[in-house]
Amino acid sequence: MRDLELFHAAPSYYSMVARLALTEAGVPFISRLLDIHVAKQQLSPTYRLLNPHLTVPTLRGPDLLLTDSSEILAFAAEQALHPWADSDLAFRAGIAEAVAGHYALSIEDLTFSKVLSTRPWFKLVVVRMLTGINRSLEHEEQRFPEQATVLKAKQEQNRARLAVFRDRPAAEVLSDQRAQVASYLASLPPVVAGGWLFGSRLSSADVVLAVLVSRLEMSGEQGLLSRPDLQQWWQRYQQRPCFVEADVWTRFKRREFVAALLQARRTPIKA
Ligand SMILES: N[C@@H](CCC(=O)N[C@@H](CS)C(=O)NCC(=O)O)C(=O)O
Repeated sequence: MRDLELFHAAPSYYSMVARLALTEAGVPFISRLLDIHVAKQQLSPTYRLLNPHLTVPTLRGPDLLLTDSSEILAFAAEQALHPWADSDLAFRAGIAEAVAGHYALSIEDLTFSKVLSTRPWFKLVVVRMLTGINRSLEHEEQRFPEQATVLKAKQEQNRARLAVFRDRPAAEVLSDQRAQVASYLASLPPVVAGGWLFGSRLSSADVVLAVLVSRLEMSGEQGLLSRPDLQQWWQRYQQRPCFVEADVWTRFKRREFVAALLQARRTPIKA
C-alpha cells in the first residue's frame, strides 16, 4: 500500500484513533495536518469535497477514501503486518461489540462538559463560535449550492451541539457522560495479566480503549478507570513504542497545539 495520506489534527480524539490504529498496524502514511480549531480548515470547500462530514480524520490513497476513524480502524485491522486478534473468529463478535460501545460514547460531550464545568466562562466562547460557524456555513450555501446537503448537515450538527453546551447544565452533561464511560469500562472483558483485551494479541478494541483512557487522563477523569486489570493494561499500553510514535495525548500540549496549527496553515489541502 503506497502513498496513503492521513488528514488529521494533532489534538483531535478521532485523529488519534486513526494514528494509533495505522501505527500499530505498521501501515505507513503521509501526515497532512489540518487546523480544525482556529482556521477551521475542515470546513473549507476543498476539504468538503474530500470528507462530506467535514471532520478529521480522512485517509486517502490511490484507490481509497475513508472518512471516519472507525473505517480507518477496520482498514488497519485488515492490513496489520502482525495480525491482530480481530482476525480470530472466536474474538470477532466481542471485539466488534467493544468497538461499537466505544463509538456510542460522546467524547465531545465528555471533554467539553468537563472544560465547561471547571471554566464556566468558556461557554460564551463555545456558543459564539458555533453560532458564527453556522452563519458562515449558511453563507457558503449561497456560494456553493451544489454542496448544500453537507453544509446543512453540519449546521444541524452544530445546533445539536448548542442544545447540549448552551442549553444543558455542564455538570449534568458531565455526570451523564461519566456514567456512560463507567458502564462501558465495566462491560469490557477481564484482562489476563500480561495480555490484551482479547487474548495475547492486540485488537481494534485495545486501540480505541487506549485513546479513550488517554482522553480520560487529559480531562482529569482517570478515576473512572477503577478496574485493577484495566489499570495494569493501561500501564502496559503506554509502554508500547507505537503509543508514543502515534502521538496520543494524555495531557493538553500547548506548544505542540500551536506548532501543529502553524504547520497546517503552511501546507494547504490539495484536492
Ligand atoms: N465519527 C467521526 C467523528 C470525527 C470527529 O468528530 N472529528 C472531530 C475532531 S476529533 C472534528 O473533526 N471536529 C471538527 C468539526 O466537527 O467541525 C470519526 O470517527 O471520524
